[in-house]
Amino acid sequence: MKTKWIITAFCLFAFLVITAGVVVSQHEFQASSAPRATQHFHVIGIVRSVEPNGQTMLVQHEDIPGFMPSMTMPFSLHGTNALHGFAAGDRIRFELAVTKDDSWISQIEKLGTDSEPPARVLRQFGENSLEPGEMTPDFALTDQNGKTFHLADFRGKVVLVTFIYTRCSLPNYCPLMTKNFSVLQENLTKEFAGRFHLVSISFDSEHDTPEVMKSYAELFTKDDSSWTFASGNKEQIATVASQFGLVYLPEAGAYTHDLRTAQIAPDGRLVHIWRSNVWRPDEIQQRVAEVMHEASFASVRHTSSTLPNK
Ligand SMILES: [Cu+2]
Repeated sequence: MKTKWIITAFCLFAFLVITAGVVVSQHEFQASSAPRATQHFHVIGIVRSVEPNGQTMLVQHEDIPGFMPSMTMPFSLHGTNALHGFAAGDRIRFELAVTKDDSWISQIEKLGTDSEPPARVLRQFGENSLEPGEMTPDFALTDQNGKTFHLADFRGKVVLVTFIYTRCSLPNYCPLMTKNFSVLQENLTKEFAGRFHLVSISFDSEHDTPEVMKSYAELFTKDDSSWTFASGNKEQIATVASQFGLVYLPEAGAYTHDLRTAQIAPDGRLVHIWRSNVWRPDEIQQRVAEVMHEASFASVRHTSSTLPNK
């Protein structure tokens, strides 16, 4: 009787092992051979703040095995504003989907409330920075060829500035900014060649040297005459980043950061700051066109006002 049980248990065990083996190998096969359209990860973390639009929240998350270590970073929903029910301190579980060019969260569930204060307090979204119409203070950084350049070198052109770091692993953060800039560079060149300049600034001072920026640049553009890939020391980057209100914190070999893309008029005044990743290249192109139009109108006005009155 006992022996029969042992045999039955063994057979059952063997069956389970074989079944599990088949399942595992099928899974591996899918993972390695099929084009991985979307990867899904289960994430647990604590909400640190919710953006007023209800689409993005800053979450201090636990390790996401196979994807990224524990850090605090923004996560966004796909086009709905269902985050209004969540607040700082909520302990949540959600699903993170990552594709080649996008990432988003869904199935957010509240697990409880975290009574412990955050280990590091990150500034809230949308804190102090330059206001539209203000003069952008000049700054000096190093370009991808190792040469010093100044923002003021581009006076007379529309300048677009964005912040990235080359090791960023979230496709709809830094990689998207750079991809959007390459679309912009191509389209603006058709319409406004020689009248605009793009600047991508890395906030990863330790890793992103001019050499690293140069090889990164080569992945996205063949024309470095209208697109500078800038780096600098920690103090230089901190100064520039604070002008635009960018938040970035080193964390476990990566960065917790949000995004800022700024448009500066030919006279050096700030036109607009985009504070997230939701802008599209055609939207910025449209604003550039408006600024170009105003600038040429202003110069016509200036010329005519210097003419003697009739
Ligand atoms: Cu990034």
